[in-house]
Amino acid sequence: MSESIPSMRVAGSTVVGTTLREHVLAGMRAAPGATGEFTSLLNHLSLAIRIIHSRVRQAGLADLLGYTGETNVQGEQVQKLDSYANDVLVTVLDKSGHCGIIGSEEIDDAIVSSHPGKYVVLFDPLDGSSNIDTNVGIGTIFAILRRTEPRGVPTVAEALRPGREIACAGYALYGPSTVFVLSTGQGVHGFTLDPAIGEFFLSSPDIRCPIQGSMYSVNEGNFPRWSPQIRKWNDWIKMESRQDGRPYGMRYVGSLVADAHRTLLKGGIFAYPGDTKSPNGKLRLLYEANPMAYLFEQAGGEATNGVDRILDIQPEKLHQRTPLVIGSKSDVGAFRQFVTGERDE
Ligand code: AMP
Ligand code: P6P
Repeated sequence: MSESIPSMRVAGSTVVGTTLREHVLAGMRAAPGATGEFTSLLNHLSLAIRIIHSRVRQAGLADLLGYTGETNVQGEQVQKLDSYANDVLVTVLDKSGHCGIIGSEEIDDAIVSSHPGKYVVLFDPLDGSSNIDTNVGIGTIFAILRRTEPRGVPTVAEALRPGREIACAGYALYGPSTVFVLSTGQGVHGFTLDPAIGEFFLSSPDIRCPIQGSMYSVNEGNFPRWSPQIRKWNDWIKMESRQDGRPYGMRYVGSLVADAHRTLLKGGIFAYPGDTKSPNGKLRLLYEANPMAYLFEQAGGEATNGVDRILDIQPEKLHQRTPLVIGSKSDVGAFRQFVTGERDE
């Protein structure tokens, strides 16, 4: 008598969430002709971020707070964690063999990788460093571009390209939990690290920035240095108007990744405008403004320098600054109308 063939069913358990690794693998399968180099680069980036996470969490105990005594290209005191995060990213990305050019906020010149690959990676290794010693959320911000001449000798010109050419951008926010927010051009997705097992799990699939928010985020201490137009916008957003939800609430952490993450999820506007002291603002185009602009546009938001689209700016220098205004389409649109003089209330 033939034994009955045991029945089978297709696996499809939901016991375990989607990991970053699986999400990236799915992206590779959907990319025609992908060789796996991009996927491997993202996995190396994830490793570097998990290493930085581990050290950030120990910082207070591991005597990593405080200063190294050096100053960086920005003329800022380099904090031990800044320096450590930079070294981790440079080492891991260089060893990956997928980077031709590496650009870091902490390093004066772009680095040519010892094993040149076909990508450019630009990053701020630990943004918000002035908040390190006060336990406020800090983050890593990055942008990845495909090299224009992958077989040629890497040149810094391959890094000085408009943000619209970005292939992937994201950030890690080392907050109450460590989240990793990423876009490769198919929307924006958020992952939360389970520190017990060292895996990122999908926690915010397909993040959309609301068309309008109820919070604004700007350092009002700079008010005396702002242009008359920006001062009018700042006064306007605090005026009572039931019609369009004003006054907005004010939230300002002073750490770009924390302020941007809240604005991405909740909507509203974050602005670091230029002023009489810093006409081009404080934030860096290539590894702060561009990645954030890419993410906000991918999530249905907007990113401008007050007039032009951030992603259309042609970079001239690795560390150049730009005014940055990111957020909900409606809120960024209103800001732009004040700056261009289209409205004054
Ligand atoms: P590769 O041959 O692996 O370097 O990939 C070539 C291009 O395909 C990349 O530059 C991406 O634009 C796209 N791609 C490859 N892998 C992925 C992935 N895992 N997720 C999203 N896009 C990918
Ligand atoms: P301010 C942190 O030092 C940083 O570079 C960004 O993370 C943040 O958005 C900005 O500077 C805050 O600058 O002048 O408001 O302290």
